[in-house]
Amino acid sequence: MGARARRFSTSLLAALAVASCARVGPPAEPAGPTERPVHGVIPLPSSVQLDPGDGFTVDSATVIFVPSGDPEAERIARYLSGLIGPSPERAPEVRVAAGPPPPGSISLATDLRGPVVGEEGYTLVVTADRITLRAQRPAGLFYGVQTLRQLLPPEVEYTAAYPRPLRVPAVRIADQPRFAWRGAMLDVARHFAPVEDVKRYIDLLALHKLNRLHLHLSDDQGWRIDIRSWPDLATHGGSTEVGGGPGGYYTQEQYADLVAYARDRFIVAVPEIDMPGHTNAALASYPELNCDGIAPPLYTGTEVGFSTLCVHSDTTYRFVDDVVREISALTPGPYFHVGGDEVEELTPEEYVRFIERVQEIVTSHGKRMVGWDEIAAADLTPGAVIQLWRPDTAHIEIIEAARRGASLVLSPADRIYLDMKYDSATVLGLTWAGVTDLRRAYDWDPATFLRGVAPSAILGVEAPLWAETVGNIRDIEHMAFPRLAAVAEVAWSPAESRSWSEFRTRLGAQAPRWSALGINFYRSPEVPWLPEALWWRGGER
Ligand code: TNX
Repeated sequence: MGARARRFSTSLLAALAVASCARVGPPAEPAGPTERPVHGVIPLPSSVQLDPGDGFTVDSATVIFVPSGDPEAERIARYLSGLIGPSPERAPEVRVAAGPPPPGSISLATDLRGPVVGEEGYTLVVTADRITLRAQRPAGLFYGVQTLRQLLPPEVEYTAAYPRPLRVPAVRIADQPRFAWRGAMLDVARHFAPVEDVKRYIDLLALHKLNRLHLHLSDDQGWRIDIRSWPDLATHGGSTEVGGGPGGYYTQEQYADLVAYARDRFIVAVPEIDMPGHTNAALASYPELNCDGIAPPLYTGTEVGFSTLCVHSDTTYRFVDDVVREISALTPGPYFHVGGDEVEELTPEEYVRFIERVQEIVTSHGKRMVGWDEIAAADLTPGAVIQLWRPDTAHIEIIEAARRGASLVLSPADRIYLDMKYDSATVLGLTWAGVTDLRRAYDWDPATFLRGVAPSAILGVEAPLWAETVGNIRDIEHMAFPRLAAVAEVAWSPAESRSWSEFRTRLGAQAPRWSALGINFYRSPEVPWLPEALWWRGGER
């Protein structure tokens, strides 16, 4: 690391000024199979300056210091203490007090001023005698903690490891995200995912500074949330899944608990009820939602496009209103996703009229409507969000909708659908959009993806994980990692700092940490995964 390290001698203010113009570039040479990267932080921060001097050592005397009167900073300090401490008795003390932080402390405060680091940004300075994390807002502190976590050795992730000094390299970081929407979607409809598995996924999103969890809560094969005014949706519509398993659903308390768990990690939950298609589970639960008044049987296959709500009936809009109202009341975030994809049973006019009526319902409950890119055909109100998913069709309609004021979230299936196979030998997953290896997921730029759209219309990026072939958390992790780490970097890091060859080396350094966390990641041959032994040798880095 010596050649690339630069001693840092200027003030923090100068560092911030540097951060906004000069970004850390990729190393000149692609790394060999076991070369260690300069650091292993993913997503790459906006500005990193390593100091060749001594770093900080976290040991049993280390205190985490927060100024009094900032309960959010205190909460995040306790979260950091829990990450470091192998058990509650051995976690570093969190000291809340007035005055300057004592030497030997890790200090957290939201007193950073100036525009550089924004709502989610932070500065992190590690010297031999202290670690100083500053942000304007709590979210920035949380992301700074994730960076500090990745600078700590991977032993820190073993919850029962014997306490040992943990070394952090001397470094100055000033960092802020590129895009506001950095998302992941879980399809809990095709195969149900229990609350604990979703929480585990949320924790893994947080580690990568992702901030949206889109939950695909209904589809032909299952309805996954209790709606009190339409109880059979969950009890009947939620009673199976692809392949005929028992399915399941979240009670309203469980859903609220998930939303709160995400919010505590600065992740906004985006609920999706897919309509008017992908609705067989609802149609099977209530005959009156069908135009012929006959409920179809439950469905456990994987076809798409065959179901639709009866768009001419008032009952349908009463149903939509009830569902949107109940879920919106449980969801503090500003979004409600209405699906809107793959409708083959309606005319284009019927479809557009339906989406426009649903848009009114969603706005009447105080939410911004989000929908898959087919909704671009409708007259969208400013503030609506279009989620692009089709690789190359219909982009003209999307571009025009963006020009009229819609925002775009990019989820191109041939780049970042996490349910596409990595290669033809991958056992899980589908191939309809092609096979997407890690480099495909990484090597693209959301700002130049759609010609004719102003960069300001791009709200961000989201990686969906459809679950036709994904049955449990191990499968989820195998399809998501490492590609989700690539998506996190596409969404967070400055375009001009990103390089595939440098990313793959830095990613390789995650292997010991991911192993410690028990992540069932795919050992992609594109990555020089660092053997665990390299981190452990002498306890030194
Ligand atoms: C398309 S993407 C779908 C989903 C499938 C997925 C499988 C989208 C809006 N619709 O219903 O699960 O492909 O990759």
